[in-house]
Amino acid sequence: MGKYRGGSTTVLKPKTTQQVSQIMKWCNEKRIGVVPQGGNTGLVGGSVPIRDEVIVSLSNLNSVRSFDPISGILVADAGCILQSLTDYIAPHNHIMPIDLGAKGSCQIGGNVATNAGGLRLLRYGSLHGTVLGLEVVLPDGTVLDQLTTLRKDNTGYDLKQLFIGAEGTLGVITGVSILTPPAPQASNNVILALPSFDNVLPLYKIVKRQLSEILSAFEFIDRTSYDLAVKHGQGRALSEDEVAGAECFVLVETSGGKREHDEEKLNNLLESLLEVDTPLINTGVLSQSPAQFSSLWALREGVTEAVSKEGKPYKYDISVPLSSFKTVVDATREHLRSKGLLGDGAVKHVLGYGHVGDGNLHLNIVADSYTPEIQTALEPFIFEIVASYRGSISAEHGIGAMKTHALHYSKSDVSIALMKKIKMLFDPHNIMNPGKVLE
Ligand code: 2HG
Ligand code: ZN
Repeated sequence: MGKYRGGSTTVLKPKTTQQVSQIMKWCNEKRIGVVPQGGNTGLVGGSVPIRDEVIVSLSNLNSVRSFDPISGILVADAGCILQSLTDYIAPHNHIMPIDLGAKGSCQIGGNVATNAGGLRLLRYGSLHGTVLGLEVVLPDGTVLDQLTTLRKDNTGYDLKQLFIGAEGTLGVITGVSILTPPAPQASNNVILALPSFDNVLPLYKIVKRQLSEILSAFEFIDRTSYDLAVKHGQGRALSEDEVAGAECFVLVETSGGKREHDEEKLNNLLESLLEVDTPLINTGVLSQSPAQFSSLWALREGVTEAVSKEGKPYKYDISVPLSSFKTVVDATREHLRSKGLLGDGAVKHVLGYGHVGDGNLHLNIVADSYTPEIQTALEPFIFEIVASYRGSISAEHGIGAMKTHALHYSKSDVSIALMKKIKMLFDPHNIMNPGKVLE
């Protein structure tokens, strides 16, 4: 993001878990801070040093340890790139349960450490469910080997869950055992143009009912997000007719077991949506080939990149009730306008997109530069809106360095006190990713 910058002088690139253990032991004895780093694609500064910590890059720990094509259980080093794992299991007709725009550079260890959500969560659930085991090096160098491949293991506290989403503050994940689902036999997608945001929820209800078990994604982008994606060459632009009068768009994906069956369902859905007196959608554009399938996805996945090309982004990754997605974006826009920051001001765009099915809105504010005025206009304003809905200030990107001061908007004092005790237990000298998650 170009927003976080530390003063580290040293990056270590261990090739084995044993080497990670030796590094941690040394750093613990010398009280040297350590930042574990995967693909460095996070959006909250979690993998960036804030002072002069040693960076431990996992990129040389990048072998697949085993894959069982019967159970679909994959055991891999933490530094394996998500896309390369996808490629590794593809010939066995399996897919990774997680997919995100950064798949070409993010690493599975980082995905797990940040509990990344992404585009398949609707179908396959979160990493808290799909990760079966972990190998973790603790701050004192102890190797915690919980790299089991069991679907069921109900033997006391499930310690691995603590490291999923801890953002490297409790230990360094070095190995991951993960359940991979069978590859769907057929995948289709369609982009739907909607005249009004108010139609998104009724549409979601209908789509869920009609597509039922083959629905695998329901992603939302507002008009500003779409226009920016197109402006910066992400994916397939729709024709002028197709986008005319559209306030927002929804990308629906199906994944199922039989192509004809799935296509019939999708076609029936489109017909039923269009053949009514007041349709919820203006139009629907179905992908007709694998290339079109990818380029419709690229429109949605490319919003982040487009935003970065457009200017300096302020990113809020929030969980709020679906019905309030638009209210939150509009309220932020109005608030910035009232402060004289939008219009002719320093802020160029306010946009919303995200994972409707997961109740997760990505609210992005694009400015010419990062300034204290914009920062104080946005915070705590946005966090207070989120708290008013009992929402989450970080639905899937984590806390990192960006939101430590705001944790209390989503976690009670009792929760934060317990988190601090857990941190003390694992990392009494506060060398693991200091200044992240907890202040
Ligand atoms: C996405 O869903 C990512 O595209 C990134 O979570 C969101 O850049 C963002 O704000
Ligand atoms: Zn997302």
